[in-house]
Amino acid sequence: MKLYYTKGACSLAPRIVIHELGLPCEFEEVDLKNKKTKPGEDYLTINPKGAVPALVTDDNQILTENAVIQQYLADNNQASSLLPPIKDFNRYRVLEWLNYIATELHKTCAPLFNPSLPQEIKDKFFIPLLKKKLDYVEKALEKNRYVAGDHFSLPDAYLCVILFWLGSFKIDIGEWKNLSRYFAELKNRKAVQLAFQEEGFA
Ligand SMILES: N[C@@H](CCC(=O)N[C@@H](CS)C(=O)NCC(=O)O)C(=O)O
Repeated sequence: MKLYYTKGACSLAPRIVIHELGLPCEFEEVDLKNKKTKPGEDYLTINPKGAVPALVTDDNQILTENAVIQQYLADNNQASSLLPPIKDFNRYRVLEWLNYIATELHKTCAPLFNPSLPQEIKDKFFIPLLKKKLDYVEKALEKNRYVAGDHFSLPDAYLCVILFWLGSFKIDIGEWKNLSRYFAELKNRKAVQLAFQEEGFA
């Protein structure tokens, strides 16, 4: 298996999942600006959408879309604590969160990474929008230790990356009591630490 990634990007989420599962995997860095892999291959021939992550499975399929890669990793390794099986209603609770993080949180962060977007627009529109969406998570974490319940599952790996990004947007996670507690707990996990260390973050 091989995961195409960029340091500090959302591809950190499947890297965390891979380590949670203890799977052997090769990691190949992608320069997103030039759409080139570290060995100099044209990344668009691997993922024509030009985004990370992309996973090459053991049977040589190329799978893209973060939330789907994570589901594939869990299902293919019978990791029912990360993603409950079909017909278990909790599966849909976990997927509901995974989808919220991908489509609401991640996509609200994307413009904040755009150097061409004026800071004023970020401050007036995208930061308040992101904070509003985080307020929703904060509320859920009042009663749940992890987003989908009492144990770590796929959306927690993804949300961990989003929370890690807050510092680069100059958003202080200390504004949210439960999110702060949750993020500190996530950072104590072995798989999370390993994933961050591998990408050069302490
Ligand atoms: N729909 C994709 C989007 C992934 C995505 O936005 N990746 C970012 C890094 S966090 C990226 O590669 N951006 C560069 C680009 O899209 O050109 C997914 O969910 O996997």
